[in-house]
Amino acid sequence: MQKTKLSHIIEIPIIKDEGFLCFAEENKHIPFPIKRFYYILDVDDGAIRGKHAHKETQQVLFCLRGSIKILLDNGSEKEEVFLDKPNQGIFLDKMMWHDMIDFKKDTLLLIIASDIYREEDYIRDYDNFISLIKTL
Ligand code: T46
Repeated sequence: MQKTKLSHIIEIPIIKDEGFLCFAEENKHIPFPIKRFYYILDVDDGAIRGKHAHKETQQVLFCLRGSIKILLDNGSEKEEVFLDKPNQGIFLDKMMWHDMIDFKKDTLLLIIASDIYREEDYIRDYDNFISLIKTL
């Protein structure tokens, strides 16, 4: 585990034989029981995704191909994290505002989540995020 200012990078095993194989297990490499995965690819040039925080959901985001920048914001500090290795994922804790920028044409993201999709878990308004952070 490699600490960053606001989070940490989770490094999962990578096995090389005639290719590369990476794996992760819940509660071991991924620090929560896994309820869902989703992936993001073929993102338009210049697009900014994310722009939200989660009330409860925790996630680990892997950049399997290409590269990406994640902008993290905990309400008082900000950090930019660059990802370009398929065996390194950034932990996205609950109540961490995150934006994803600088997608390459071939960028492929895999996100592992601690919960099923529930729109009620999203905070998509930044001012609302800041107000909620102040109540914690
Ligand atoms: C996150 C970042 C890293 C679903 O119906 N089910 C799902 O599991 C997901 C993830 C999304 N959706 C729907 C909700 C929206 O209508 O797909 C549409 C696009 O979602 P959104 O605009 O939230 O996508 P991103 O790329 O901004 O954010 C996604 C995740 O939604 C979010 O939880 O943390 O990736």
